[in-house]
Amino acid sequence: MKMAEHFERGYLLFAHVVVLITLFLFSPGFCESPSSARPNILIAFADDLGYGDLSCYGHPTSESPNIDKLAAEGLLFTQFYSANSVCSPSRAALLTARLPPRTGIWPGVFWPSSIGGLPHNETTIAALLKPLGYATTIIGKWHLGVGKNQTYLPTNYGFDSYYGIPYSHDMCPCLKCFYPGDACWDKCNTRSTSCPLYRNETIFEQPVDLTTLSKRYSIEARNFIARNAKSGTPFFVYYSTQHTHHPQFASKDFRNTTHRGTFGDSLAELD
Ligand SMILES: *[C@@H]1O[C@H](CO)[C@@H](O)[C@H](O)[C@H]1NC(C)=O
Ligand SMILES: *[C@@H]1O[C@H](CO)[C@@H](O)[C@H](O)[C@H]1NC(C)=O
Ligand SMILES: *[C@@H]1O[C@H](CO)[C@@H](O)[C@H](O)[C@H]1NC(C)=O
Ligand SMILES: CC(=O)N[C@H]1CO[C@H](CO)[C@@H](O)[C@@H]1O
Repeated sequence: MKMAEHFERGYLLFAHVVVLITLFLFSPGFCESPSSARPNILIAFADDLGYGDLSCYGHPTSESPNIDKLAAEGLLFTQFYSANSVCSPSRAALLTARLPPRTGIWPGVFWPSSIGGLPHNETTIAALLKPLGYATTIIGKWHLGVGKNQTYLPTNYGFDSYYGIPYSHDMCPCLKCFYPGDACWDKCNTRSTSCPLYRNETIFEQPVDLTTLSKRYSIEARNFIARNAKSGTPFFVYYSTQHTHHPQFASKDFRNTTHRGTFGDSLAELD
């Protein structure tokens, strides 16, 4: 894709259970006028992925050639601290730069039945970039609340648009998780409602077909990037994939294709 030309540096950061891949995509003209520079920013965030799971950090049988390529062409960090080890607090901290006890998103995570969310007085990266002319989007897992009237969804925090499931997929019954004949995770949470897929503040698919979701997230992100690159609009993409969160699974193209079982398949699809 033409976007590759805009990749100047890739930064890989890791933590015990999350991996952040931050790519600063500099728009043409960046070098000439650094004071007015508005670099494109993409944060990829993956759950349940230890740094030791990636071959660029030495895993002997993982297959993630694209992530490895980013690492080889960019900066590979060997030290990183996450503000928390579970989803909601770590995500609140990532977006606001505030420690979990300060945002109040701590110590647990939101559930489909939760009524709260990230306090509206917190400022996210998207809200800071918006007034600078950025197009902003989140694709994937939000996990900072929904609210009875959708008041805690990302579009209330500086994101122009949202496409994704607002919490973890193990919080919904796995009605359509896996393929016929595959083992289904035996503790899918049947107390909860089935996973909703939101566009902005509206549910447009429920239950979500998880087996095709990763591909749809990726198409959504590519379209957003291509659209803004074409119009010369600086952009911020928060790409928050549901891979490699427990229970792991992969779409048909990646299922049973790696040497690491279901986790490896899931990682290959993320890659
Ligand atoms: C938002 O309000 C709460 C409650 O008053 C407060 O504890 C928190 O520090 C505020 N956050 C910011 C960023 O000011
Ligand atoms: C949504 O609910 C919150 C909390 O109950 C309330 O403060 C807010 O005004 C509501 N927003 C709309 C648009 O109804
Ligand atoms: C979501 O919001 C974005 C930005 O406002 C808008 O372009 C898009 O059409 C919206 N999508 C839907 C389905 O409303
Ligand atoms: C033939 C085979 O190896 N099938 C496996 C494919 O992967 C699923 C899990 O994703 C296993 O349950 C199958 O046994």
